[in-house]
Amino acid sequence: MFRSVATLGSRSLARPLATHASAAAAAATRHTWRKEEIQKIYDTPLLDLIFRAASIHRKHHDPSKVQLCTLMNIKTGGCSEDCAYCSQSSRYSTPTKASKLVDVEPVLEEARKAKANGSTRFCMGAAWRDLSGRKRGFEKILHMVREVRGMGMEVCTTLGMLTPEQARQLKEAGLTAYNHNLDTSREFYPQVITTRSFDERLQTIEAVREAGISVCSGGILGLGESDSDRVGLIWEVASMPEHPESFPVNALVPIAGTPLENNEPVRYHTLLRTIATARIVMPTTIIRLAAGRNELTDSEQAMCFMAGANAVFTGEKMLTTPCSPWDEDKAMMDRWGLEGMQSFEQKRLADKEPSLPEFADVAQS
Ligand code: SAM
Ligand code: DTB
Ligand code: SF4
Repeated sequence: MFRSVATLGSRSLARPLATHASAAAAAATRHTWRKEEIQKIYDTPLLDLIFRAASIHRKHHDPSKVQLCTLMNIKTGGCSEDCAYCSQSSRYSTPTKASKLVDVEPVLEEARKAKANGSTRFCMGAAWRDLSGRKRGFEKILHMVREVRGMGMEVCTTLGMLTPEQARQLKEAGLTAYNHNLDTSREFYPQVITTRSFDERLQTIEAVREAGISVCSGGILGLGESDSDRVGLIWEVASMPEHPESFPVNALVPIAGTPLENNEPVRYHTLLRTIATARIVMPTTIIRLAAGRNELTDSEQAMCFMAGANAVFTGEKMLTTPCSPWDEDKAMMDRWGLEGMQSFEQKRLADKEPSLPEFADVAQS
């Protein structure tokens, strides 16, 4: 039940029940990390780093649980932004063809299929800079959110920049989480994206937070960044007044026609170091092993789970590239003794859902 007393740094804290982390654990979450401290953790000999991350993971999460999220691209391509990694930017000539916002019913069909396959979160992505001039489209998305939430799933969207009012409407429709990645450090960011500033990304994240929606914000490895940029990204999210509930770690999927198509693939030990460091610095956050996972072997993935990763994208497709399919993931998880998380099993999520009476008792226990 993870209830013994452990020491973290000079502090002592009561171990919570798996993802139902106690108030003591939340209080122990630091927002005052210095970059040098995080760099020192990142530079620890790798197996020591993983051991420390695994120990912290076990204090705050049930290590046998992995959250399964399925993505659906509800508006593909034709995006006006210039993100140098992206197949959906209209600035580059890529194999992705633009299409318009999909209708509600096919989305609900995909969500039902995801649920039937064991996914407890459904994330809808749109290749947009923001929602301005998209009133009807936004209404359609609010409808999708309501319906998917009505299936009992956690529902996430990633639609580009949001105003505080749009965030409020999404929350009212039942949105659980919003994905808006910082992608990399503030210093390296301008080498990757010039059409949207780092501060604009932070503003959207703040609007999401203020609306009471869970924040999913992480980055990409393999953009050409350095170790200190990876540390800078972790520092940036760990310095927020509340750590993101979810931190996706993407490995660049090179897309023909984009400026980064010939980048060197990120080295596996760099991925591990990033996951383990994020786990230590943000103990109650779900760490999401995101794009690039289907390039990893089962054993490589297992080590990522050991280092603190506890969520994946699973299903037929990511946004424009292949995903690791449900049946393969189920077989892999069986082999490693892992199982899917229930929806709202992460206490920080359950706390934000007033309509989940079944969690009220757990929260008080
Ligand atoms: N357009 C919205 C936005 O940028 O906020 C939402 C979708 S966007 C595709 C979501 C995230 O996917 C990006 O921030 C990036 O971190 C990740 N991503 C996109 N293309 C990728 C690629 N080729 N390889 C790895 N990660 C990628
Ligand atoms: C995130 O951090 N990774 C996902 C999700 N959030 C939206 C997207 C990955 C996209 C991978 C490349 C593609 O399929 O186009
Ligand atoms: Fe557009 Fe998002 Fe792709 Fe950037 S990452 S080009 S904002 S779809």
